[in-house]
Amino acid sequence: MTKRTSQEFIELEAKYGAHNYHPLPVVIDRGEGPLVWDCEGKEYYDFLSAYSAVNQGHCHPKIINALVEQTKKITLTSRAFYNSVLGDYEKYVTEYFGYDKVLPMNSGAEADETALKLARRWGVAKKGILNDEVLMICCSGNFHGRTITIITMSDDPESFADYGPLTPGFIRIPYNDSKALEEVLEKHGKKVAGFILEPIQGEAGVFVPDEGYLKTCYDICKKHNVLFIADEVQTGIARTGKLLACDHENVRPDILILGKALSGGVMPISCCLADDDIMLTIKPGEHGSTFGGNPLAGMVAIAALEVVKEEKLAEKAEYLGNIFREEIRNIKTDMIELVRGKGLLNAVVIRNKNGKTAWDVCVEMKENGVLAKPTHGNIIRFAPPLVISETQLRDAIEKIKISFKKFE
Ligand code: IF1
Repeated sequence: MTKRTSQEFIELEAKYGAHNYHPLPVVIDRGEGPLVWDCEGKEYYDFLSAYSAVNQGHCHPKIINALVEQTKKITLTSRAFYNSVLGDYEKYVTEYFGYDKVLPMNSGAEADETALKLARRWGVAKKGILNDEVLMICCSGNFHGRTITIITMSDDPESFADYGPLTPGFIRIPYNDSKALEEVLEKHGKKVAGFILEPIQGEAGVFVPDEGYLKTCYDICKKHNVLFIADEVQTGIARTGKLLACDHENVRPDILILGKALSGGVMPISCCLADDDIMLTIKPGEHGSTFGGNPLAGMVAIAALEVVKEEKLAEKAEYLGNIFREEIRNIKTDMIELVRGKGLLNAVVIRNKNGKTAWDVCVEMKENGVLAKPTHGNIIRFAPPLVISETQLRDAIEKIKISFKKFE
């Protein structure tokens, strides 16, 4: 079969695929570490990392090896039976993050939905809230996934509009405003089971809250007997320069939600972690999923987490993130309004110039060998795999500088 071109793949997706995305016009054929190659063999630095799912780098050999070896044995048993991997994975991941138990799921949204169910169930079973009156608090600017209940929490019409009636029982407060949390719990606290938030809001454009916000909110939640639920699907697994973004403030969430890089981008793996008084409120048969806790996921997740520690990815993200923000802030252009982030989760707020937008900058960066994509129109998120070397990072920064120069 003759080698097909990128354009041919773009046309195939347009003809046969749902149009629920508007991708940058690049067709990735292969990846290794921080690099990807398109169908024509052009090399790029991947500065999206599949939205922080590929922290360990594309096709990390240790993770791929774990996948291949387990694939030869057994991939899926369902939870109707036990399997010879899940117990070891559950022990490993609960000790790794310091919780009594883990509830294994697949996508990030499934783990968020699981966290909402755990919190509501705990609210009814342990806090004594009437079933029909349980409330959850969420934040403006959030992104927790794409299910009907999760988009109920969203204030972004692109996420929730025209999908019919949404789910009752949610109150949204401004993000990065602990007073708003205090006020809503003073008023409704007796009926509130949990407060769910991203320690740094990814989709909102890497919105880093004020120092102390997480700890203050945690303390307010404890005062009102409300669960503090951290969605670390995007910020977790070393991305922000610590194992968890909550670690920057030494906050231990009551329910911790993980996904994406829990598998190193090899397959969908997610989970909720919590202690027994929360986790054991869900009884056998009251929650689950076909693939949740499958042996293949268990072996892959162990390998993915071992890589994070063996290669000191959190420390790397911390060190390289400081270089990245300083270098990008020094670029001479009036298109850069603001650079913000933590570790290697960063974003640049773009000021349009002569009709040129963040999208144009991303297309120019693509031409120069760096892949990134705007979020919310004028914000470019920069999140390379944490395995990128300092030399590679500086090389990519040079390509980003050249890209901005084009618009001067
Ligand atoms: C898309 C970005 C969006 C997440 C957090 C849960 C989930 C996500 C904090 C759900 C997923 C992905 C979804 C993807 C684009 C990307 C994303 F923030 F990362 F950029 F959309 F906001 N919690 N984020 O970030 O996990 O079910 O996708 O495994 O939907 O377009 P998922």
